[in-house]
Amino acid sequence: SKIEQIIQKSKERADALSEINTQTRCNDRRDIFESIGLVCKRGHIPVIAEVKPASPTGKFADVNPEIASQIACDMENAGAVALSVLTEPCYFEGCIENLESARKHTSIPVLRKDFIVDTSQMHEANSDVILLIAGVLGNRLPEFIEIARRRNIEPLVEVHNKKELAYVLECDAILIGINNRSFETLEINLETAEKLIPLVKEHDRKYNQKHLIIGESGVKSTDDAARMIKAGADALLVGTYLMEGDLKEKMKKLIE
Ligand code: IGP
Repeated sequence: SKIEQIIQKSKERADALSEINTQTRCNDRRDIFESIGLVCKRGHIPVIAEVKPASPTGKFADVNPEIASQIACDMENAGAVALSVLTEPCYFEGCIENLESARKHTSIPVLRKDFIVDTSQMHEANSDVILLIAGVLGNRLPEFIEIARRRNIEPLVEVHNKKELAYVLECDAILIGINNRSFETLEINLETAEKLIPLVKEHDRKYNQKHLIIGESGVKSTDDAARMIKAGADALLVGTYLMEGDLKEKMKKLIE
């Protein structure tokens, strides 16, 4: 399947990484929780805006580090709570340099969006948040969460179904991303978040915990955003919709 090909490529990338990594430990970490809190206080919907040059389902823009920083600045100015920057090169046309450039020219938290399959990849870039995909990492997830935490990078753990969610709730992630796009069919179904979010809320009530839920993928209108918030999402992750057309106007539609 497509996802298996993407993961295979990611493994090859990881194998090509040198053993010695810079391991830059950053002391200017940007706090995504604080950022979400601020946007909520202003009465806006927290939107994590994604710099996404392409995906297996389409091509959106030619992006190099300079263009990435321009898009990122526009997203910040339009009210994004944080940025997500693709660093996967083979299917999403991303790169580490795009992430670093976007982060350098903005002041909101930056999420590294990639298919992390190897611990060496955790040291490649300096981001404030890193995506860890439960379905990709399986029982190695706790190890990757631990490495992220040690580097002072907040893990965002992505799930697609009930089984992955049940496992993630046992791990010590605070940010849970619910991806509305199926890895099997690549189809969007907003019901995924509507079905899974109540399970997180139930768990949190029972164990007196507080996860933050990010509704991921497929948000293309004010109505979709409202639907995700109504379902209980604390923030939304939006790429395609923002990459296609008037960014400022579209952000406005989503956050207000
Ligand atoms: C954004 P969309 O439908 O707004 O472009 O989706 C984001 O959720 C999506 O890019 C994404 C993704 C991922 C990409 C979610 N999880 C994992 C690559 C890897």
